Amino acid sequence: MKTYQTDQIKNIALLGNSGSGKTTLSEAMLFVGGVIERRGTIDAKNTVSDYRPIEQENGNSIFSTVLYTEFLNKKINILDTPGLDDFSGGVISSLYASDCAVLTINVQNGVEVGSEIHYRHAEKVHKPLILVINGLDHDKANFEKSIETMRDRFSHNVILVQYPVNEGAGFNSIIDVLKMKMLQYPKDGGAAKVIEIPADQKAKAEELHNALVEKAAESDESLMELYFSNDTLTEEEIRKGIAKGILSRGMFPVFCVSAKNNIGVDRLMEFIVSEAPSITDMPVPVNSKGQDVKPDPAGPASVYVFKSSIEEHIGEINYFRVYSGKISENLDVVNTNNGVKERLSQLYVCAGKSRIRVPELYTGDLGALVKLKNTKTDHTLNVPGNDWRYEGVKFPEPKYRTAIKAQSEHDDEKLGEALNKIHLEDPTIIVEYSKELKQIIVHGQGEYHLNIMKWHLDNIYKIPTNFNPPKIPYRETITKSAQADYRHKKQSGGAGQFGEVHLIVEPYTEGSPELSMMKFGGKELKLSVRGKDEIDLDWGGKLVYVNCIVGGSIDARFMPAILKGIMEKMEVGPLTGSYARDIRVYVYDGKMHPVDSNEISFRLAGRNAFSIAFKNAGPRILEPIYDVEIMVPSDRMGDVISDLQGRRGMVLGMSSEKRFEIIKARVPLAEMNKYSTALSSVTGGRAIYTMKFSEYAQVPGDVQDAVIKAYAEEEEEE
Ligand SMILES: Nc1nc2c(ncn2[C@@H]2O[C@H](COP(=O)(O)OP(=O)(O)O)[C@@H](O)[C@H]2O)c(=O)[nH]1
Ligand SMILES: [Mg+2]
Repeated sequence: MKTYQTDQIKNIALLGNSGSGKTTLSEAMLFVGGVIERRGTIDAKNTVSDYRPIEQENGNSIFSTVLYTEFLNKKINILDTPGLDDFSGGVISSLYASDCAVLTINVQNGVEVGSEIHYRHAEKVHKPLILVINGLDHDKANFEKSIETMRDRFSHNVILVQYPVNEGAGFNSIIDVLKMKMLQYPKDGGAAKVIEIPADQKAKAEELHNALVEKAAESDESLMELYFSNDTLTEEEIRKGIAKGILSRGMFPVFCVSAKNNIGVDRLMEFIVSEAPSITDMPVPVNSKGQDVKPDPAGPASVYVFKSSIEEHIGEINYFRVYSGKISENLDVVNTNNGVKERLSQLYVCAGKSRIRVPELYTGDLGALVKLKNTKTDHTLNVPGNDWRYEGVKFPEPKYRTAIKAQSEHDDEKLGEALNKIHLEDPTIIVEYSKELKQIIVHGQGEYHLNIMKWHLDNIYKIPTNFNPPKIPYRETITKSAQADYRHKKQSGGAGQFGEVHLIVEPYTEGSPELSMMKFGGKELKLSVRGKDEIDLDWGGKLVYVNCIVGGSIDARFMPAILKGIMEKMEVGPLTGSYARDIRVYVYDGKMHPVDSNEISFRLAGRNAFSIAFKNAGPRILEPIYDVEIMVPSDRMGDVISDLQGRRGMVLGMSSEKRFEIIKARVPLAEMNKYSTALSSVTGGRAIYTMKFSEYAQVPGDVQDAVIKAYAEEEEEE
């Protein structure tokens, strides 16, 4: 394959609702570019892009796929993405690696939920956007209506470059109002015959041409002046204006295709290679040291790995984008995330699972590496001497969780390994081995996302598993102060055990002063602080351990043993066995025995005194509260809010954005189980949401009773 220079490379992410024809379009683009000799189809399960078993079984894309095609002496790298929101990880990393988004719209339906969601993903990262209306050969094609929905949802920046002359079965002609020609395709598609616009289309074509010229002029002041003085622009000026307009997201040009019949695809590719932005047009990335990484092919070699996958017979493959310099085979680089030296022994470009070995790749290009020692998604590889990294892909926070268990204990280790691989290929699947909950919790983007993961465990890794309801990481704390004494005494022949501890517990809040005096049962206790340990607990919150021993009633050498005993109870709280937090303990008195006192005795005395005091100190269960943000179509807002109220949710605010409402709420994690599924059914799949841990808060009394009861029942079973 030819070596492409920086100015000959375009990177596009194919976005769009599931079923809008992204994978079929990428297949046609590879065919037009001569990368493949036959076009596969979704039905025949032989497309280049959807090559994985699950994609062929389901008939839709699950992962993003890296492809390339060649056209007019340029290279287009294509990232075909999955349309379903549960797999948005592949969309986000593809947008990161590309310079332009191409959003396909199914002309039968116009803008769909997934189109809107993908549009927002592109908007969020300020990627230029080209719109492609696909399926114009379909009986139910409705171009005008599709355009209407696009203008409505994606703003007045939607501008036609083309319109179909004969949409529906038999579709073969497109009027291109940039070229001001008609493109007529043979029955089975391919290269267009470029002919004059027929008389009956002239007026409409003129009108749309003028709209396009005006829009192009709007993107540049000097063009606007030319346009005003000459009343028109030359083709070159129009192209310049369009390129600028696309880059600033001031215009979203619309193209017409039938991906299935390979109609309009050559012209779309021509537009991409000549008008779509390339890496040198885009904002310059800033590295971890705050320096610009200029897209300079003569600069120091630097690549960012945006995706890893595991392929049969090969193992790990790392897909990267060259941000600077030139990468060649056998180049020695350093992984700046972990300091490991890597040699780039084999360099590839990819079209799905087929890889073509290449000697070198220039700035802006996408490629793949195999046989690296310790490199994976989100890592940076630089030539030695440049130890900085890239900011990296920002994957969404997980919003759906389940507990998973291998059906057979023999598979536990295998399951761990499989989950590691699954996470490597899809960083939006996060695996948590919770010692606290005694469960493996898998976090993902939705129920379907995790069901697909299970499909892989069943069918690829052959590990039968069960999903179980995930437990909630409750916490325990106290709400008032309490005092307790405990004497641990064992004297039955031989060496005895003796330790007595008197302590006070009180709720701790950041910055609250220590007590100097306390009253219990009418008695006044003076406390004088001798020493203090402030312990930041691994599970959040603090334990403050205050030594107020006077007159040597407990030897200083036993104080750590008492703390150890208290920590044992902090780890397995007295109410439900959950971690305890935010407590201050004053050990102010006790007794020793000249012979029998030892560390064990004081550990046990400390533990039991703490447990008794804790239970008398108004103990409460705390639960994790999440900040939830939901974007919902205005007409479904009421339903979503009443559903939230049923989940003990507290709505904090609402704001409007176009035809959507954004609801901000705080909801206990315990009530978020299967929320994505419920929200989808309340809104017909038209809402999206994010959730993020906020803080721990006390549970209401009735919930506390239920949680304690459930814990007691579980303990009995064990
Ligand atoms: N009639 C017609 N069907 C199409 C066209 N493009 C794709 N399809 C069909 O639409 C379905 C979904 O296509 P696919 O490429 O998987 O869409 P994706 O989910 O966006 O990748 C498949 O059955 C395709 O054969 C088209 O231009 N015309
Ligand atoms: Mg697809």
